Order: sequence, then C-alpha cells, then structure tokens
Amino acid sequence: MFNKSSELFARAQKFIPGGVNSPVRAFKAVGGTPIFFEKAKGAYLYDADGNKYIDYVGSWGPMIMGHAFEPVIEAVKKAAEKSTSFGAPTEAEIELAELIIEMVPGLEKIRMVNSGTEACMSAIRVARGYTGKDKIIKFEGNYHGHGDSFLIKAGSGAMTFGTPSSPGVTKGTAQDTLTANFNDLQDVRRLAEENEGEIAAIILEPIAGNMGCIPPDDGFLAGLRQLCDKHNIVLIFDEVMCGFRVARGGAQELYGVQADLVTFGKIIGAGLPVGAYGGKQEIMDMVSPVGPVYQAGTLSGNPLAMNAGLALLGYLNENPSVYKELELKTAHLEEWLHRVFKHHTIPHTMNRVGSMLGIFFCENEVNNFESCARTNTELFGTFFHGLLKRGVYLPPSAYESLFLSNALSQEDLDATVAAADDTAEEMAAKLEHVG
Ligand code: KE4
Repeated sequence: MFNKSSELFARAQKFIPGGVNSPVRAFKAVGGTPIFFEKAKGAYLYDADGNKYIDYVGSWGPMIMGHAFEPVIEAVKKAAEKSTSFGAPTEAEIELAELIIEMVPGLEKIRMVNSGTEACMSAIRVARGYTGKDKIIKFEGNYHGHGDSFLIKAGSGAMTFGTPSSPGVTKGTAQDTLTANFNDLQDVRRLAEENEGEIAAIILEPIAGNMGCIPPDDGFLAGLRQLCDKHNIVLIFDEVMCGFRVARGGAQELYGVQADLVTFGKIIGAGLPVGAYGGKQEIMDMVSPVGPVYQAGTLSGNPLAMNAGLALLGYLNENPSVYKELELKTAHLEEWLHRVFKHHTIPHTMNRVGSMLGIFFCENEVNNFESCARTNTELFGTFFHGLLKRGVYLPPSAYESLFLSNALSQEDLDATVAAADDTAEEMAAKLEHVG
C-alpha cells in the first residue's frame, strides 16, 4: 500500500531533517509514514505507490481550482520558456499587483516576496518603522510563519509539535511579542492599555486557520479596528490562508472591516512560492527604496510565480460564482459529516468559513486556542488514517483546516462521506473501548 513512500521516507531522513522540508508533512501528529506524492490533477492526488486520493489539503490552500489547473500550467510553461528569473522588474509583477489591488478592498500598494512568512515578517517590520514602536500583539494559536517574532504560542505545526514557543527565539525578541486570546477583545484592550505608546501592530488571522478553523466572533474584528484607531496601532490581517479563499476580496470583504496592512500567500502564487504584503500608500511607502525600512529578495516577483498567480487570480476575478459553488460543496460536506458523527455518537464540533473547514473531536464549541486544544487528537489520528486508507487525504494534524477545491464533484463528496461513515465505526469502537 505505501511501500514506495516508506522507502522514500527512509531515504529522505538521511539527508533532510525529519525527512521533510516542512514539519507538518511528517505525520508526527497522526502517526505513520508520510505519503510521497508523484502527481495530482483536479481534486485527485496520486502517490508514489500509485494510490489515488481525494485531496482536502490542496497544498495548504493554493489549489482552490484543483491541481494542475490548465490556465496556470499554460501560463507557467509560457513564462518558463522566456527564462525563470531576471532579478529585474517585469511587466507581470505590475499586472499581478494591479489585479490584487483591484480585488482587495483598501490596498493602495503591495510588495511581492517569496512566502507567507516573509510577507508577515515584512509587514511587522514596516509597522514598527512607520510607528517607531517595538511591540506587537499576536493571538495564541495564530500562525504567521516561522519568523522569530511569531513563534510565541504559535499555531499550525508549532502547536502540533508542542513547541508553540520555539527554542532559538531570543528573550529580546520574545519580549516584544505580546499574546492575546483569540476572540477576546477585553484581553486585547488590557494589553493595549498596559503597553500604551509601545505597540506598533496587532497581527491576526481574521479567520484562524492554524488551530483548525475558527471564525471571528461577531464584532471582534470591528472591535480590533476601533482599538487600533484609538491607540495608533497598525492593524495587520494575515490573509495568507483566507485571502482569495473565502471571498474574492478575502476576509476584509467578507466581514467589512479594513486592515491597515494585509499579507498574502498561497493562492496568489497558485502553488508557486509567492507571498505579498500591502496596504495604505502612507505606510507602504516606508519600504525601501522609497522609504527607510529595508526589505528585499532575489526572487521576489519571480516571473513564473507572477504568471501563475495572474492566471489563477484572473480566473477567480472573472468567475466569482466559484465562491458560491465552493460554499455549497463545503456546506454539504459539513452537513453530511455532522450526520455521520451524530449517527455514531462521536463528540464533535465543526467550524466553517466558505471552503475552510475545521473538524474537532470534542464536546465543546471551539472559538479560541484553549477550546481548540481540547480536541481529541488521538481520535483525529484514527479519523485521518481511516480516510487515508479509503482514498481520502486530510491535513495530517488536528490543528489544521481542510481546504476544498472547486474541482471536487458531488461523487467525490459522497465518497468522502462514505469513507467517513466506515471510519466512524472504528472511531466509535475506540471510544467505547476507552469507556
Ligand atoms: P509560508 O511561509 O508557509 O508560505 O506561510 C506562513 C503562513 C502565514 N500565515 C498563515 C495564516 C499561514 O497559514 C501560513 C502557513 N500555513 C501553513 C498551513 N497551516 C503552512 C504549512 C506548512 O507549514 O507546511
């Protein structure tokens, strides 16, 4: 079933730490051997052993139209024939910047980088340069990449591995990162008042996607906006995950709250390495070479990545019905998974925003880090492997979100529910055994 993946994993571990280039891929949170993939098309992944899977990871978000989406492939092929990089400006960078600014409310200028981490690191540096203040507030369970300032009570892989605050981050750095409870305005208000005049930025995932999927409570984002206005703090929405995923204009459009800076990744590169940060001209013109805040990158604005992003975002911009279709597909999956878990008396909660879906095996509602941490991770492991062996690939961690692609058919959703129903029997038996 997984012989080739097992061989490849053994070989990979000789040369690459943990055999992976990103920790969450190592299956440590769910056990077993990571699957090595060979190809993918539309909603389907094919592993090194030739097994086929219905994909609910989508490379952690970029594959909103499914894998090897024709317009993207064609665009990358064409761009590659003209060289893979110039280290100099190209028209494609302007076109993608223009398109993102057209699609996202409130953006006036944007800078391309090579990852979501770089986008978030740069955004807080600019906020610090713009305000002359050092501290930032982030939220427990939010993940903004592996920049030092963010590896304090972080989500995603950091949470999965129990290292929400990573070694290697200096005390000097850590002291400038304050952590608040997600969806707890009072907690943020307290920190803002206790550190009056010292906070440069509040950065958050407006829809938390790195402790499962947790939407903002009503009024939370608007409350943060008011707090930032009152205390002269830069509000940064990290939309690396939810940007272009939950709506054409991302979370700002969905909730009608405007941040001062927004970070992007994933979908804007259609699977190629791209990040970006942007916002008001007054703030963004702090960035070198216009302003004094330095930020650079050899491959920033890479022509292959720009053309891939243009093809995918261009399609989404011209076909906004995709978001309605994704909404219906994800709502259908959520409803039928709920019926399966209910039928088998499996304690569960699901949170959904558009085509981001969080599945938690616990009795309680989940609206912050503490409640998310109560999810039964062992039971999630059973769920994960039960679906895997039935040809359905979920994110290999209880602290991640599922991402649906518009390539999923009704048959795919039905097959997923059937696999979950079979697996739920195993889960129920495990729960009975535990008593
Ligand atoms: P990257 O540096 O991995 O491109 O982006 C970091 C990042 C920033 N902000 C948000 C909201 C993110 O979700 C991410 C990265 N997401 C994870 C998935 N939970 C990447 C998967 C991985 O680490 O391999």
